[in-house]
Amino acid sequence: MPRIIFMNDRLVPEEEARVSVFDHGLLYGDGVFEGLRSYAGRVFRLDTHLDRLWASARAICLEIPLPKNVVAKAVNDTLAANNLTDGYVRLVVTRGAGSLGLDPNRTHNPQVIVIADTISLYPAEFYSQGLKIVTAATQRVQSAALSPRIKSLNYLNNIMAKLEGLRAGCVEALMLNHKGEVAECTGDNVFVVRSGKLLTPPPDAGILEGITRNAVMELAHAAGIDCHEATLTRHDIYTADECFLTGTAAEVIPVVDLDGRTIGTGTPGPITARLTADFHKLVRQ
Ligand code: PXG
Repeated sequence: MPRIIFMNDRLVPEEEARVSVFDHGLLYGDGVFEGLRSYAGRVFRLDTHLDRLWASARAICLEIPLPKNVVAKAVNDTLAANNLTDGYVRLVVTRGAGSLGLDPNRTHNPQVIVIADTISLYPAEFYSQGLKIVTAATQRVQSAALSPRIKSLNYLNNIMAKLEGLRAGCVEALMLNHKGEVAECTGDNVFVVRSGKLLTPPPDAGILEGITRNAVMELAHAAGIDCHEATLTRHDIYTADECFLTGTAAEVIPVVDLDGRTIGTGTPGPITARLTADFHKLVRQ
């Protein structure tokens, strides 16, 4: 069945959803995006995702040509048009078509695209047994070069690290920043549990401030689990009692091995299990 795509001002069949070869989103990765999820017909934290999209756009001096409420409606309309109640939504805003030079001032018509699809989930045993991951040699790009807080269409830094993970037989890879501190994984944030307390790197470690991350921090707080942002090194993961990742696609997923070193007992821990259960409740509330 062809999917129905929202393009700028209307819903079109996927064959008609086309962007120009001169679009700077294609030529330079010049644009921003979001990945959202709907559960039982409701988009999880839609407003927060839109706020992050607008912040990313602002950071690259890209004016989104539609108001937030129109984009919010487009997300819901696209899900409905594809008969999806539990789905994944990709929201993309490109710089628009321009000349072959870099100059963003010589582009026009930024494209606002909403794609809704079924979500391809990790197999259940990844959750029951936990992931084995490796540290990528590819460093997270420095904030002074390009802020990782911007969810831009230029994801090559993450893709290079993802390739390293895949070559090592892992679906995720840990990325360190230029100082050797833990930043995040290629598409997920990282948490560790030490002595009953939750720790996660701060935004200035070179991370995307994940919406799932923030939700899990709130859930920890509500559950009386102490949670702090802290600078972490691999030492903190190797010696942690538990480790897990958070992201829109993965939700909360345990990590039991980093670089061939067993973390904690080598099985998903109780705090990870508690926060996973609480997160499942939250998204269906
Ligand atoms: N860090 C990075 C670098 C991300 O891209 C997250 C953390 C988690 O953020 P949220 O807001 O989702 O909790 C992301 C987002 C994929 C995929 O196909 C995942 C993301 C982006 C693009 C694709 O798994 N993750």
